[in-house]
Amino acid sequence: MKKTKLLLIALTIVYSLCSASGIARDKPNIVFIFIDDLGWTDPGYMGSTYYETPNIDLLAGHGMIFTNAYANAANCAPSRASFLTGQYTPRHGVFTVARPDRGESEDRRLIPIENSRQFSPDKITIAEALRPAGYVSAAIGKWHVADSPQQQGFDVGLNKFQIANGYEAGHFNIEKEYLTDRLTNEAVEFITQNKDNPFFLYLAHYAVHTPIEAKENLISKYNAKDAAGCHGNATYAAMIESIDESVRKINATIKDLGLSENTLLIFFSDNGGHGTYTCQKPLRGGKGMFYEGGIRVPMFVYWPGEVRGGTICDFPVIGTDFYPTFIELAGAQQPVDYILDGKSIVRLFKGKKSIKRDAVFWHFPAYLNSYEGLKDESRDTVFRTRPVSVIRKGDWKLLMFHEEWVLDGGKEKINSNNSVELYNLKKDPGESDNLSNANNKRRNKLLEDLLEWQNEINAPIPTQANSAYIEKL
Ligand SMILES: [Ca+2]
Repeated sequence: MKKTKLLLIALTIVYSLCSASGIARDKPNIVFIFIDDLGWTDPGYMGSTYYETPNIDLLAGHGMIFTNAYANAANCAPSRASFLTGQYTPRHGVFTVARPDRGESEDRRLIPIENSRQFSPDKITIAEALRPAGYVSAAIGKWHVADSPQQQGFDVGLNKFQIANGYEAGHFNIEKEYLTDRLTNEAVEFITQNKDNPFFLYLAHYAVHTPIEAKENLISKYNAKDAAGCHGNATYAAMIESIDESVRKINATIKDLGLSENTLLIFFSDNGGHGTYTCQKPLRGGKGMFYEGGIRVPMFVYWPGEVRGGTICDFPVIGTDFYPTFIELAGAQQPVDYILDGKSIVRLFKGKKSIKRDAVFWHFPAYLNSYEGLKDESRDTVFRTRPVSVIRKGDWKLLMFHEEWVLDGGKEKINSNNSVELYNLKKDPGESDNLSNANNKRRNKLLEDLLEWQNEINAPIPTQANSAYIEKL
């Protein structure tokens, strides 16, 4: 007994000495694995029994799982712009992908707000903020917000258009190489080359975004399996398995280079899963909606020796939190005269239950039409979402729909115009019971906070009625 104790003490001392003299312990490497359109329950550890993700599950189990992690948007570009700039959508103007006026004009009651396809070069990206602290950074994979990662401060940038020979059409190139594998190999090379200095790797896979394409040998395996609930697309499952293999390989590289205890690995998705191929049950909806299934995403943090394994954090975190988190861990300075909308979540990594923040917000002044032939769980059958602003505060969530708010009497008619929905996510994670009128005290408080935030951040609200809609009436 005594011997064991002494051994433990000795080990602790050795460990502390290592820590104190660690080459770069004060500047951990940061590996951010960003999956495209991966749904909240898609990884095995989040509940799927059809998709197989043994390597992801293993790391998640030895790390900290975040059950209330949010993307900053329900689709790709704004989510990425917010992660990279550390800012909510009204500050950078990337509200959606491409056109804000999707669907048929006669179905849209408002003229949406113009969308930026990229954020200004004046924005100080997380890569630019980490550079003065000695970090080498790489953006490998999908970029989707500007001409190139190098123009936004990354040392290395490699999206599929910059990789040779024909990935333009999808996930295979003309030599039948699979894009997920290729990006993983590029990432492994970057890690290996930079093993002796602090690095930031932003590995943004194109999977599991459409087109749904995967390696044949993996597809046949899932074809032989029974569907589990709404998870049952074999090709989609095979895409996820390739992601799992990517995570295994990235982690094996880190481990083989002896960098595990000095490398923070984060697994995250840019928005919810695509309603045609997967679902997020018990959450409502999927990609493109501001119900939970569209914005709540799988997330875990793996950092042996620093983040206690087998832990779960249920405090709400959001994509904009990574920027200040990385700054803190890197010992970098927050850029001068530059607003960050997120908060560092390092306290959560250390096992604290909360950080000082009351609420998180979303703002989407545009339209996304429904997927054809899909009976989804959106508010109406025509659009996945219409212009909306959202606040989550504690267990409560309020959605404010701009069409009804602007055109149907706003606050004055709030009890009858269907302009807001209020949900208690703890009791009703599937957002089936709108408590807007039943709990109007709570509704009014959240609405007040949301309006105040819109005002503070100067969020553009669409106010112009669309004549095509009026003519149709
Ligand atoms: Ca996406």
